[in-house]
Formats: sequence, C-alpha cells, structure tokens
Amino acid sequence: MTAVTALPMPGKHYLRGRWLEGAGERFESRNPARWSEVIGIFPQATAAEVDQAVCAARDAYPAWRRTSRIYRAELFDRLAQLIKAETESLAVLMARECGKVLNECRAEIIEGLHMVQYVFGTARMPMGEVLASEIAEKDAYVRRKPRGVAAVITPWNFPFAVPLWMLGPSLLEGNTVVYKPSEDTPAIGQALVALLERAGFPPGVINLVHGAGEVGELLVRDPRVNLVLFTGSYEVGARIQQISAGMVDRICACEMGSKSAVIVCADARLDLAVTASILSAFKTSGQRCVSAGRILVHEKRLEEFAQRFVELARRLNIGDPLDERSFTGPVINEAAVRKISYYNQLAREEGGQVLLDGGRMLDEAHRDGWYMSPFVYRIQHRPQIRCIREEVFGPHVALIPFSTNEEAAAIYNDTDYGLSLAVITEDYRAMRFFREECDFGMGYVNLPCIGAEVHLPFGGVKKSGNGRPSAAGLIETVTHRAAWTVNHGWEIRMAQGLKTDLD
Ligand code: UN1
Repeated sequence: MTAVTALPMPGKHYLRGRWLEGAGERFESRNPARWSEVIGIFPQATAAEVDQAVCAARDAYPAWRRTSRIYRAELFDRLAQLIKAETESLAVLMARECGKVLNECRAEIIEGLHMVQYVFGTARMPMGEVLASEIAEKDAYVRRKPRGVAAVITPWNFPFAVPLWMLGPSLLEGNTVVYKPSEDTPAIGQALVALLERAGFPPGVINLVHGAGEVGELLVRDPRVNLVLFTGSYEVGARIQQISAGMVDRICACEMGSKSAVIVCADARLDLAVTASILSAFKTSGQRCVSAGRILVHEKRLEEFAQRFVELARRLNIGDPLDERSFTGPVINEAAVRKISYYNQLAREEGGQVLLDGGRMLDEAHRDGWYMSPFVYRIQHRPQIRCIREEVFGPHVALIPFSTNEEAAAIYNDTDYGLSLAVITEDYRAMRFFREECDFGMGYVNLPCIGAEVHLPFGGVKKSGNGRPSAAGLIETVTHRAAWTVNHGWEIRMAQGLKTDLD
C-alpha cells in the first residue's frame, strides 16, 4: 500500500486575488479511507467574507467582459498546461480527500482538462448568428452576452471536473465567479483555484469561499449574484430555486438527484450487460449522480444475470484508494454510511430478497475508513416502495424483473427523477423505443449509465435537473442571446409594413 502523508493543507479563501486566512471558525477535511488523517484545515466564510467575495466579482466584471474572448481562452490554454503537469499530484490529493480510487481520480482530472480544452476551442468558434431582415438594408445578428456574477456551488464526488464544467463556460463568456467547493473536498477546490491563479486569471475574476451550506445560502440570498450554478441534492437545489424565485435578475442551473437505471433486454449479450451494470452500480462506490440504483432485467434472463452479477460484485476489490488494485474505495463519511445502511434495511423491510448483503466493512484493512460493501437485492416493482424510488448514493442496487419493453419503460419512469439510462440490447427498435419513452438527460446503449463526456450537455429532467444542463450545455445559461439589428440604408424602413411617414 502506498503511504502518502503530508502536512495538513492550510485552508484559505481567495478574494480579489489575495489568499486570506479568514475570520470564521475552522473545519477539517479528513481522509474517508483513514479518518484520523487530516487533509487540511479550512475557514468557514463569514457573512462579511461572502459579501467581499461578491463585491470582488462584481467589481471585476466590467473589465473582464471587455477583454477579448480569445484572450480569455488563452488563459484556459495555460490552465490546460498546468493541469497536465499536475495531473498526478492532483489525483493523489483527490484520492486522499474524497476516497475515489486513483484511476478514477486521474480520469476525473482528465475530464476537467477536457472541459478546459473544449472551452479553449470554442473561443474561436462562432459566438452568434447572422440573420436576414425583412428590410434589405438591415442586418440582424444574435450575439451572446455574459450575465454577470456566477455563484458556483459544487459537490464532493466530482470535486475537479464538475467545477470546471461550470467555471469553464462562465469565465470564457465573460462572467466572474464566486466558487464554493463542498465542505467535504475543500482542499481539491483550493488546489483548482491556485491553478486558475497561476494561469493568470485576473484578481476578482475567480473568488473562493470555503464552508458548508450556510455559506452557499449566503451566496444564493445575495441579489447581486446573477447566476447560481449548482450540482448536489434535490433538497438543496429546490431551496436554491425557491430563494431565487423572487429575484428578477437571477438564473439557476441545478443538477440534482437521480435513480438511474440499466435496462437489460431479453436479447442482451450477458457479458456486456454484467460489466455495464457493475460499473453503473458500483464505480465510485455508487456515489455518482448517474450511478444506477436499479437494474431492470428481462425475467427470462434474470436468473443467469443475477448469478453472474452477484458473483462479480462479491469479488470487487474494495480498499485503499491509493492502491492501484482497488476497484473502489470508501464512501465519503459517517453520514453516508448511516444513509446507505438505512436504505439497505428499508429494502429488506419492503420485501427485497437480499442476494448480497452489504454493510460497513470492519475488518482490520477497512475499519479506519468508511468502507461499505455492495448490497444487491431482487425486488418486484410495486407502487409506493421507497427503496427503488429514492436516491441512496452508495453501493446499493435493486434487480427488478420485467416481462415486456413497455413494462420496463414504465418501471424506469416510475421515480421522480430522470437523469441517466442505459439499455443493453442488440435490437435497434428497442433502442429507439426506450429513447422515445423514457425520461432521461443522458442515454446510453450497450454501455454503463455513467461516463459522460464534456462536449455533450449534462443534465436531467424531473427532480434531476431544472432544464439547464451543465458541461457543454452551460453556455446557454451563462450567456444571454441579444438581438442586434443594424440599418445600412439612408432612411428608416420598418419591418411588418409599419409606416414611417411623420406627417
Ligand atoms: C456526477 O456523478 O456528479 O458521467 C458527475 C459521469 C461523469 C460525471 C458524473 N463524467 O459518470
């Protein structure tokens, strides 16, 4: 096992280009795989500091939006070089702070890098449209304009890529930002802002405040914040939208919960179905927003599928995130252990037939961390059952039989969420059927329901998202499409036949 020890990172806010100790209370970030290890000690932002951060972003906004889009993109090119040089150290820090295994952490740094490269590339792409006018001498354009100050509030499970999905388009388009990373992963959030500083983003353009929900709430309540870009739970996303509802100049993009699923059709290739399902349910210990909490399997294939799935799930190597052999690491903290254990118990009470009894791992190799082993159960879909409708965010998965594709689509849709869907089939008609009938934002065929790429929009429907997708889709939220019409004639001629005679 690799022993990585480092002194705790001194946590600081970053306001107006300066790193500040902060006047508020301190909180610790700890390693979920070895809870005694403190990754860093961070200041909780005070109301005055949140105010200063918003002021800094407001003050920096006019000059930043006046810079050339290409200049802003060049800073992202520098950022890309820095990320490439620091990939390994960032991945190790991430593994220690959020407990994801090294391979996943590297993949996430690369996903963040891809967003930066995407943003750099889009800078030289068209930023609007030229349209015809009813009047020959008039040229009409649509031009994107930034919206102002964005509050970026992000989760611990993708502490590098998800912030970059938001920071990338926001900053490229000329907005300025106050960023609050999750209180579970402040160190990686701070490391990201340090890279933005080194890349040359000017003071005030990106500001960092640490802290828990109270700090996020202060940001959301501030009417000088024009955009709230959020990924996290439905409860918090709903609250953000509620608070924002009374504000005139406020747009929110909220990515929230899910109860995503894999549908294994009657004609599925079993090896592919099993691999896709294992990755969907247990990668990141089931802690992706797109993780599958349900695997819908055609009743004719359920026995053989369940046998192979459970056999593989039982053998998964769950251990130290820094050990290259580990498939997954721990869950994030004690509250997660409690929540997952609660749902494991609920599944039993609601009639689930337990096929693999997960739970806290307390042997010598695991007891210092928050390790949970996979919980797999078989259950008939019925109305009202909560365990197959509510998000668990852990290695907890239901195998649900179905007899027709129509039934599978109805079961899939029978949650309040609609984020990610995978269909395992060789039948092109079935693929199309599920694409048309199911509620989702990201759909996959013969793949897991995880693993989105940044140049696609990322966002769900129903309680999963408010219709403003992140990643490549975020440009629509962080810009306003303004119409711009120019008359090249010597006199005024109006559209719609409107007369211009003044006498
Ligand atoms: C998340 O789970 O919050 O699609 C984001 C994926 C990753 C992103 C997940 N690219 O699995």
